[in-house]
Amino acid sequence: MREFPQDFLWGASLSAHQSEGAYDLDGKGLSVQDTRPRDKHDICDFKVASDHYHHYKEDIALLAEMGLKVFRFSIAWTRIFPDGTRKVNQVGVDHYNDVINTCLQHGIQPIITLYHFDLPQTLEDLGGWSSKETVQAYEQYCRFVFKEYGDRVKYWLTINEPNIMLLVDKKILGKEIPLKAKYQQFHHLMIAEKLAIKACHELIDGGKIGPTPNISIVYPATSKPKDNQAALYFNSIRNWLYLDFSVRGIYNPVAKDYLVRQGVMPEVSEADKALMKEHIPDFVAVNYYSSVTVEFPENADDMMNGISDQQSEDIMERGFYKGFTNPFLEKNEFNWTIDPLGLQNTLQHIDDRYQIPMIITENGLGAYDVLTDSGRIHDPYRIDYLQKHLQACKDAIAAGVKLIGYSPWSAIDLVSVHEGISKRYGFIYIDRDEQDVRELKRYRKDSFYWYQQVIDTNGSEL
Ligand code: BGP
Repeated sequence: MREFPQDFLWGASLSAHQSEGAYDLDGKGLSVQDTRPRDKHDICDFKVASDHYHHYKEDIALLAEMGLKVFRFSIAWTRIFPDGTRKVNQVGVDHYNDVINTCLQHGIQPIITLYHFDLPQTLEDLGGWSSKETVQAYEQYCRFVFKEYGDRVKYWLTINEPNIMLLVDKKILGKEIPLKAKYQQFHHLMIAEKLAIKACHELIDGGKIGPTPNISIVYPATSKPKDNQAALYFNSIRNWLYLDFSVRGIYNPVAKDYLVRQGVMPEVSEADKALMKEHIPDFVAVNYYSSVTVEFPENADDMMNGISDQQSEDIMERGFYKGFTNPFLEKNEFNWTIDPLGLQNTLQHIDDRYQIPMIITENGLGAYDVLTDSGRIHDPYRIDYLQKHLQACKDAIAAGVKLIGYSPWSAIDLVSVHEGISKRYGFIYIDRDEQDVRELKRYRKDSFYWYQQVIDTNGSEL
């Protein structure tokens, strides 16, 4: 069958720090995203972003008009616990109550990410994910929000892209740290996720929870056996290490070999082992933008050109893998490869390994959109990208993959992790630029009307 199931969850996604703004209003504490310096030149910070904090009613009404069944957003941990733990900020709690209720009034089910890159700064100052205290604080925060919102919210996501957080170095987690410390953080993050799964199942009647890694299948550059080894290792280091931990409760064997050879294998206690095995997610949420291609780095002097964002070719680890420009794939304006069949490949690989329901929680095209004088945004390039990726989803479903939903990035324009507001992903245009926030007026893009039609026909017309 080459159709989407009738109860398919059509959605769109956001994260708090990239869209809300109001970074220090109404009792909110600072997160590492509010304090980290921007990566380059004059790109904007997250202080105002798309001002979704003040526009959420208007935004959710627009998303309802587009026909969404689900809306993925994240809770800013620092609105609930400004210092990460202990003291609750009731204004923040009320805010998300209102956001959730607004969604439900429009017939939209929320899918909530508990943590999307925005660790409370107070916890970072106490050691961040290197410290077990952060694990406890995260568990306390999860339990609090499950009790508060679990009567109405049934879909939860644990931690957005722990693999990107760890592999991208200082850009997201705040500072560069040695590999050993990084993999200790990995272990803590993944144990924190297990505690969230446990709490969700204990506290929410009918609650479903899943991990949200960024999974991209890794191709070998050539049929050389060494390139195949490079792809095997990078697939395991980038993808399976995370999903094997979440879904199977084990350290992936190939990634483990890498960790042991690098002398950075974390300590795993007996109690951790039990926790890992016992608490298994209900589904896997997949963020996918591009496939990745690697070769074996033959030349000991090979260096990365710049800072990796893990979705381009600028990746390398001596003795293991090095990014390679795939000559068979196009690229977008920001040097990310475009590979719709890669999405089908990725979904089938996950299905082959785990046989678990999946939902796509990010997929999309960042581009420089233009607002015309007549208030239109013509974005055929985005429609083309999404159309081809949805076709790949259909083909994956036809091949037996249990895909339950598609929630692309992003619902509205927001501030990109790496490139400011100019790299736009939304179905809804936010009128502001890097420096001038103007009136933040909302405009429907051409892709808005296209996606509306897709949802209306349950994907039979792409
Ligand atoms: C993912 C993140 C998102 C998002 C997206 C696009 O890794 O989960 O937060 O921003 O990538 O990346 P960018 O903003 O760099 O274009």
